[in-house]
Amino acid sequence: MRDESGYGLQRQAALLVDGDGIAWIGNSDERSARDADEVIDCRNRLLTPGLIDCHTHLVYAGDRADEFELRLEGASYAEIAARGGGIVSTVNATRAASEQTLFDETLPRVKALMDEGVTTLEIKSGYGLDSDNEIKMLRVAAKLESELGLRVRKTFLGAHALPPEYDGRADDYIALLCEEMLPRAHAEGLVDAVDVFIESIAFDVEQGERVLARAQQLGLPVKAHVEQLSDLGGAVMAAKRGALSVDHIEYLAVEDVASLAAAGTVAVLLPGAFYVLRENQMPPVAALREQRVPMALATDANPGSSPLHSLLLIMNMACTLFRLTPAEALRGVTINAARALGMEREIGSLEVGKQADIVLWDVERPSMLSYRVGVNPCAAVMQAGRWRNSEGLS
Ligand code: DI6
Ligand code: FE
Repeated sequence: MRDESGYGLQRQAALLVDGDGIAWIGNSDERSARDADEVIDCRNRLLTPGLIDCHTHLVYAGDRADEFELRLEGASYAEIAARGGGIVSTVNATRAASEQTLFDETLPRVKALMDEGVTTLEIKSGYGLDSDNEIKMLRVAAKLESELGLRVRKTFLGAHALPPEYDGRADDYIALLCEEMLPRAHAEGLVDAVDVFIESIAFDVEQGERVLARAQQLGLPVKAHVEQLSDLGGAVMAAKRGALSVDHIEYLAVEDVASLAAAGTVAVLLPGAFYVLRENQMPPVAALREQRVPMALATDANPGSSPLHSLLLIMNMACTLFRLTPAEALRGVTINAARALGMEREIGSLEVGKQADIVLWDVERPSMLSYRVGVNPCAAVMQAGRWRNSEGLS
């Protein structure tokens, strides 16, 4: 068997849950384990922290299957966007949908993630692109949290694309966002962090920086979609501002990795979008690893570039496409994903004092979580000390 130390694996382990937190971890023959009010035999299953999907665009209406077909006929993602398709077509569908319809359409996508042990989810706005519709999306995200009992972080991504009514007036839109849209959403308590899409088909570095600066004035943490289709230098700008994460980064130059390392910014890799768009440019994984930049993984679940709802599949893709090790993949959806959300003190690892978000897996070794495709070995999930489903325990 290969060395398993990279996982921090503990055998014959016992874990004591008190209220919503982890109170003690030790060996199963120790007294604290035997004296608990209730003892559950996990029968040699693997226990991991609850999985964290730290980058999604799950709340939207409609689908983009027609664009999938257009791409198969040779059109590129950027060409489709330039023609008024792409993100803007989902904006039109999302604006037309009621809050209830948006909730109903999003629910099965969230449930698919939860079935695989996801206990914390980040959801971005960015298909509304005006105050009312961005707020509508964020309310749906908040309702998912309260109705499903999983943890949801809400990220304001008003700068995802230029809304059609602002065609040719990107600076005016950014001004509206900074003066009205973001402060309003924030005042309603709907914003945990602020994101921006810096790309030729979206906003330039200077416009992106204006959004992040405004967010920081409001006391909000920031992150950015950068270097996905080209290298504009957004990652360095975001890192200098102390961003929690920079996401995508296929086109990040090796010499710019140092600025992430210096800032403690997490590199969020999104192999689903890389796969769907048939990208060839690989993120600078070796340099990230060498300079100890924490790497997180996420689904980027969205109707255009990543219509997939499986974090286990993303772990496999990260190993197969980006050559991460299975241990890196597991850290990518647990502790490093927690860092990307600024939540590493509460979640992301099985440690005393952290939330009791725990997944029980029917696997013999942790590498099997990344190894197989299309198999869901999740046997049971505990969220904040309460079983979400414990049927699998018997
Ligand atoms: N990059 C992405 O991959 C998603 N957003 C972004 O900024 C795509 C969103 C979409 O195509 O609807
Ligand atoms: Fe994204």
